[in-house]
Amino acid sequence: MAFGSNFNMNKLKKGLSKTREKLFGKIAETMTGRAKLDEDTLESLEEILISSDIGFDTALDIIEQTRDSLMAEKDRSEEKIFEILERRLRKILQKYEDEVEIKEEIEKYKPYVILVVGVNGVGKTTTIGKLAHNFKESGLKVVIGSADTFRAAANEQLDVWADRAGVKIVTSKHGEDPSSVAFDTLQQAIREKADVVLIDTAGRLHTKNNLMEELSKIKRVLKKVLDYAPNETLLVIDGSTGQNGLVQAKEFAKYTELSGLIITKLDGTAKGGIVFQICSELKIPIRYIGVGEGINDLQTFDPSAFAKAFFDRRSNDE
Ligand SMILES: Nc1nc2c(ncn2[C@@H]2O[C@H](COP(=O)(O)OP(=O)(O)O)[C@@H](O)[C@H]2O)c(=O)[nH]1
Ligand SMILES: [Mg+2]
Repeated sequence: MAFGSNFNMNKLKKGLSKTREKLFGKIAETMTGRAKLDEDTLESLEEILISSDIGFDTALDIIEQTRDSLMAEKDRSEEKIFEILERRLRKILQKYEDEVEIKEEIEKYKPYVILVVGVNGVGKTTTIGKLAHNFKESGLKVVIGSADTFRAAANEQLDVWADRAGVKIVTSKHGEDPSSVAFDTLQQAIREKADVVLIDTAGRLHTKNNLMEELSKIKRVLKKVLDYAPNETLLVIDGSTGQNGLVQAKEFAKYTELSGLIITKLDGTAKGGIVFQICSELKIPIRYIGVGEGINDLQTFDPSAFAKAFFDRRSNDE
């Protein structure tokens, strides 16, 4: 397993099974009884892709490219089509692939500071718990800070995750200034010579402006302690909300600089195609994906593996 990463193909395939079933169910229906791939079939495929969450432009684009590729192909079987679709979709994900060498970066900074943002309920706190676990498993010392002081129970929830992951936490009081918690967290991380700092934030304030101002303030305070901090600002998006998640992500990207995305809840949804749309529209690397509620269910995002799992119709255990 690569440093700091967590990846399991079977789990990924299982997580994407609803998305796959929906897509392939429809595709199979279209293809059945057709001896060869003609223009009608391509048009039906185009409709299916448009109705999935891949996105309108991407769907049109992909069919265009598939048509071109097929022109040059003798083999126009269903298998071949899937191969071409997979290749095209993989390219979209690879275009914005993350270039961060996380191991080297952490070595260089120590503590490497990650701020986690996103609207309420998308999975920030849970994701921080899982991330802490992954880093800890790689032998790193992690400190997490609970800067969601807006919700009374947020602190306890993060505390439970810190306990599960076996890492230190700097807790807060309800209503406390989030940036002061962020400040204390960095101080503690420095004192303890931690490798990685993860900071949880609130996702709901009275207005969008309040939320964005608060995030800027947290960033300013972090910089006061460590002029390079935060190394990363990761936006968490709930993949099961499809288009809604995309809209939220665009709003965040307008107001705060993001270094990467985490897409959660890809298990149990048929809207997994949204990953391609988020990637092509936001042009920000996807760093991790959530495929379950457990501590082991945050995977490092791998474009090739994702495209492969997306199109793999074999059972999960093969
Ligand atoms: N199925 C599933 N549930 C998740 C995932 N990530 C988070 N959740 C659930 O989403 C809910 C909200 O998560 P939470 O971390 O409290 O969201 P926050 O408000 O952004 O901090 C919880 O019930 C989590 O268990 C995931 O990858 N898969
Ligand atoms: Mg939370």
